[in-house]
Amino acid sequence: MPKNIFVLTGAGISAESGLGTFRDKHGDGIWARFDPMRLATPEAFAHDPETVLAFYDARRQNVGNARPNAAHFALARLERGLSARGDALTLVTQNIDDLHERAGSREVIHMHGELNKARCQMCGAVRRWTEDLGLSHACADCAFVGGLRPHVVWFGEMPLHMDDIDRALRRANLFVAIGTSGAVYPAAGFVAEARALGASTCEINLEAADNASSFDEARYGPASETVPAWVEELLAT
Ligand code: BJW
Repeated sequence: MPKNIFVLTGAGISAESGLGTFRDKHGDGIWARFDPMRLATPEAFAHDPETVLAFYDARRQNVGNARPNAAHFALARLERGLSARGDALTLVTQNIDDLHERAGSREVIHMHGELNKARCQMCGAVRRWTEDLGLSHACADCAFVGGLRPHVVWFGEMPLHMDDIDRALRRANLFVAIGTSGAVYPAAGFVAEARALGASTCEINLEAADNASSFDEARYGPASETVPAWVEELLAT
């Protein structure tokens, strides 16, 4: 039977590239320093767009200066290796950085959006955007000024590509979550769905996630070490 592997990545896979995670057990994540309700909700953007845009401008700059690490490269190798033997990988990331793509992954589903894109709130057009984003910018599609926002998914908004994700979860015979705390839904619920549909489940993380009890297997350690080791093992079988 062909292998259909579903990999869900979170902020932990980019931590060793220098991008901060949101939550950690030592209280040092982005959401310990910044209030998500003031920065990552549609209400926050409506109330104080300058502050929200400045937060994402700074994050965009950090991502531009970051480089993929060994874990991103290993997943790109996994995609090529599985495809060469007729197996399949679905790579879903909660991350808004582009480190998977820069490591060579060809098919990446960004369920929480992409920092290098802007969306027009008037016409819905999504365009690549790598500069700072300001209220004086006009939409290239409808010309409306001041309606562009980062193409990211804030709390209370529907994550993207949910139909594709649902289809991939139904096909999966192995579900693996890498570097995610299991605190944010619906992503945190994917493991239970996959397991109920018969997939084996594995957590690869620095420390146990909130939903750790839903996994059959766990491998703890830094992603730059655990992910390449897991990929080599998998491609050798
Ligand atoms: C390492 C490491 C190393 C560190 N190596 N590992 C139940 C069902 C449905 C919804 C809800 C629900 N209960 C509540 C909700 C609402 C809400 C929610 O989940 N709230 C919780 C906080 C309780 N969810 C929503 O609002 C979502 N929308 C929604 O639900 O729509 C309706 C709907 C219903 C049903 C089905 C479908 C839809 C939207 C959520 C949007 C999240 N947005 C953010 C910001 C994106 C833009 C930005 O980046 O600024 O997404 S919040 C933030 O959290 C970001 C992340 O993608 C997300 C997840 O974080 P992640 O990746 O897990 O990172 P961390 O920091 O939490 O964890 C890092 C992990 O790495 C840790 O485990 C470390 O140990 C590990 N680590 N170093 C390996 N070197």
